[in-house]
Parts: sequence; C-alpha cells; structure tokens
Amino acid sequence: MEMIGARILCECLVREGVQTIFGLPGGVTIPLYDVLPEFPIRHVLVRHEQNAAHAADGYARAGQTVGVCLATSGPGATNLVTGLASAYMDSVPVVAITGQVATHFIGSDAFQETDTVGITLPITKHSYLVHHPADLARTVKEAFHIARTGRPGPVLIDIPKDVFMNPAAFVYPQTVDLPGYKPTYSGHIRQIKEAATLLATARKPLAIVGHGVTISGAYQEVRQLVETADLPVLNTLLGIGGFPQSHPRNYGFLGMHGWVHANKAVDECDVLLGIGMRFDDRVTGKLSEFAPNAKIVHIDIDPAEIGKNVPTAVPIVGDVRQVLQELNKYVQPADHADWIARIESWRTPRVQESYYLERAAVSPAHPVEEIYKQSPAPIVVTTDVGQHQMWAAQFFNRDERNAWISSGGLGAMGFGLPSAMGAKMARPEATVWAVCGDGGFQMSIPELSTIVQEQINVKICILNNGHLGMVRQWQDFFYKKNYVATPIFNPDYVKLGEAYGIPAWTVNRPADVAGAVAAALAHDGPALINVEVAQEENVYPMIPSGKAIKDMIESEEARLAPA
Ligand SMILES: Cc1ncc(C[n+]2csc(CCOP(=O)(O)OP(=O)(O)O)c2C)c(N)n1
Repeated sequence: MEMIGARILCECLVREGVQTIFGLPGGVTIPLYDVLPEFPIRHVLVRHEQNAAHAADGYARAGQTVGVCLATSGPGATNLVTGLASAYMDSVPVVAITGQVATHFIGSDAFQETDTVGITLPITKHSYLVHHPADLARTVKEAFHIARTGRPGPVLIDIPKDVFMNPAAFVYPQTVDLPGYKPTYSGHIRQIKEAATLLATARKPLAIVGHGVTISGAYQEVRQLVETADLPVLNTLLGIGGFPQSHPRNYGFLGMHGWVHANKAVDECDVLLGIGMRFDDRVTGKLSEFAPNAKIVHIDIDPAEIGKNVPTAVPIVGDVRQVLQELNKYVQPADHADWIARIESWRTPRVQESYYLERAAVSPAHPVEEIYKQSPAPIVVTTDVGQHQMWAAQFFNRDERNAWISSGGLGAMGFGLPSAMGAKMARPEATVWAVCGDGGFQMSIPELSTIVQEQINVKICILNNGHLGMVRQWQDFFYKKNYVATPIFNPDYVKLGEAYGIPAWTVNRPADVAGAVAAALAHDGPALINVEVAQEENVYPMIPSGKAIKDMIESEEARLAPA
C-alpha cells in the first residue's frame, strides 16, 4: 500500500508498540504532526527538547521499553543533545526522531539546517539520515532493534521534510538484517566455570551490582548467587533497585560518596565480582589503588567495557541474566561469616528520626527518608544531579525493583523532573517522586506547565539549600570556601506552584517535614514540596576525585580536625 512518509513512520511506531512520544514541533515536522492524531499514539508536548529526551529516558527505564522523543531540525535537534548523551552514557534505549530540511536543501545552510547526524554521532549507538520514504520502514525497524538489544542505547533517525511528505509503498519488515551487529548474550562457559572456581577459593568475596542487573532483569539470579555463595553486595548509583535494600547481604552504595564500610570492603576483598557495571571513576577513585587485593571477575554485555578501567582476571561477555543463570549452576555453597562480621564492624549506625527532629535546620536527608518511609509501593524515584542525588542514593531503603532513575554517567542537571514525567507515564500505578536540588529544578521549571497540561501526577521535592550545593561543597573543601557563582536566588515556590495550579508547600522546620511529604502524597495530582534545608551541609563520606580509599573523608569533624 502507498502512503506518505509521515504515515509510514506512524505505522512503524505503532508496530513497534510505541504509545507515547515526547516532543515539540517545528516547520519540518508539521507534516508528521498533521497525521499523528490518526494513530493511537499520545504526544506529550514538552517545553524544551532536552526534556523530551530526558522524559523518553525516564519512560524507557521505568517501563523497560524504548522511549521516543521527537524534535524539529536545527535548534530542536541540538536541544536534544544533552538528553541523548545522558541516555547514551546510562545505556538507555531511546529512539530520537528529528526533522531535517528537505533533501534538496541539505548542505546549503538552509534555515534551521544542522548536521544532526554529525552532531549526535558520538552520543548515539547508531544514527540514520533517511533519504527516501521507501527506506523509512526498514530504518525504523533497525533503529528499535539496535536501541533495545545488546547494550541498549539511543538511536537517532533524521528525516527530511520531503521524506515525510512524499509517498512510497509501505511494507513493514518482519526481521532485521544487520550482519555487523550481533550482540553476545550467553557468556563463555569456560570463563563462567573459572568464575565459579575463583569464587570457591575466595575468603573475602564481594559483588557489585550495576545497572546491567536492572536492564537484564537479573534480580532473582543475583539473589540466588548471593545466597548460595554468601556474598556481601554493594551497588553503584544505577545499581540501586537491582537487589533488595533490606536483604541482610546488602551493604549499599560504594564509590566517591559511598558508605565507609562499603569502600573498606572493596579495599580488602580478594575476589570482586562486577555485575553489569563499568568501573567508572566515581566507583573506583584512583585506579592504581582500587581493590588492591582482589582478582576481578567482570560480567558485562559490552566487550568494550571489559578491561577498560581495571585489569580483569575473568572476563565474561554476555547478558547478566543469562550469565548468572549459567554461573548459578556451578557456584558452590559457602559461608563467609567472618568476612561479613568484619564488614559489619565497619558500619556506622543509621541516624534515628530523633536526630533529624532535634536539629535547628532541616537535614537534607530528612525529607528523603520521609519520602521513602511514607510513599506507597511501588515507588519510583528520579533525581537531579548534585548533593541531593547522593543523599537520595545513600539513604535509599526501598525493596522495589527498578525503582531508581538518575543521570549517572553524564550527571545532567535538569534530569529529575522530565525523567519523572516519563516514568509516571510508563508506570501510572507507581508513586513517582522527582528529588531535585534548587539549581537543577530551576533548569526544569518550564515542564511544570507540561505536567499540568498533560495531568501527570508527579510529586516534586526540592532540597533547597540556596546554592549549587555540590559545587559549593567542592569550593568549601578544596577552594577555601570561595563561593563564586554558587549562591542562587530561589523564587517563592508556593506562588510558583499557584501560577501553574500545582499545590506547593514550603517548610523550613524539621517538625514540618513529615507533614509536607504526607500532604503532597495525599493530593491527587502533581504536587511540590520546597524544603529549605541547612545551607552548608556536606555529603559524607567523600573520596576526593582521583584519590584512593585511604584518602576518604569520613565526616565534617574528621575534615576540620587539626592535622
Ligand atoms: C547541566 C549541568 N551543568 C552543571 C553541572 C555541574 N554541577 C554538578 S552538581 C551542581 C550543583 C547542583 O546544584 P543543585 O541542583 O542545587 O543541587 P545540590 O547539589 O544543591 O543538591 C552543578 C552545578 C551539571 N552537573 N550539569
């Protein structure tokens, strides 16, 4: 059947199961918007294309599906860049559709022409410029396949205006034919057996759960491995939600702002099993001193990750779930009570609620803990980037799977609210919180308009410290408190909420925190709480950038103590 390119694209999207698109129109995409209402696809009009990409990212992660964003040529496409870079670094399957000037204009510096494929090449898993409507169906089929298979990632399809408008025969391909693209799913059996042997000899084994566990859905397999081999488990920032927080073998967050006991365990372990994670610098610190006593087993679907940062004794390339299913057949039951007791001895007791309530100013972890305590299951928490992100990660104590969405690799401020929007659309049954700093939230304020127009029930918590807090912390520690360009003005968030028709509460006393969280949860619709927290509170522990575990600053007292 013949149809215009715009309809071919929509037919393809429907066949790929797309129900929601985040976008903003422009001259070259009007032909697509003209026919979009004919198809069972909901278009969510964002207020900035960066937020379309972040929303598609949140949608993809929460829904375990492919997220789709749509932008016009030129500035629309360039606005997507940050969102695509974030999705790329965090291995999130997103298909970005951009309009392009008509084919006969390409290369003429036409109005709103940019080389979108060129600009996005290093931050996408693959990209296409479609020259003819007859190529659209194959291209879309391939794009979705590439985005969701192997190590997931964003794929861009750039479509000139005339390709939307001209007709071609429509046949949707049943299969893809990509001879150069064959991701490895099952690990090499010899390597898997070697990993089991190494684990059997270990006296101080340790596992680190990364994002790959959530992506591959290996929750049960990780648990079986941990319980058989008696492994203590740590999580990376994006590994949160991959292994139940309340499990007795869960020792939480490691790395730059990870727990003291977690980092000490890395320092002492003799076998380190990295599961679907990439040993990035926020996890390892100084590479030459990372896990100095350990033989490393690294499971990852992307062969490029193996040996990239740390020397690997046993590399296993494959899908985490499939590899662990196999590994579990060979792993010997073990008992590491002494090692576990040693890690336990490093643990500092968690603060009690009374600690928060007795303080004069609100402690930033307090609202985070209230959110975790009060929100009905299932919860999904998205964060922005900065100190609040680290507190939200450190104190995360929920057991739900796939409950945590954060811009880990790129660390893009402005991620929290739009990704929450996407997450809520993918998981309407979930209580979705965006935990933001006052800096990052001010980058996303325009999307308040979107959540009202589209009636997206997202709860927003601003940890308002009057500063770009994480940068202020570095200025405090390493630049003699020279607070240049970090104090920031904040609007009256209650009035801001009123302007958008969103109920909002500002609190600045510890005693009012729980009530504000409860009020936001009780409201049937988007709601905002602005918590004015202690302005100069620092995130501890901290391993300064490029330093080793022995350089870890454990507390404010330790940092300020005379040498
Ligand atoms: C787009 C972008 N610009 C700059 C930065 C650098 N940066 C990292 S954390 C941070 C401070 C964030 O402040 P805020 O949102 O108020 O959160 P807080 O650290 O106070 O919790 C900045 C500026 C970034 N990560 N992303």
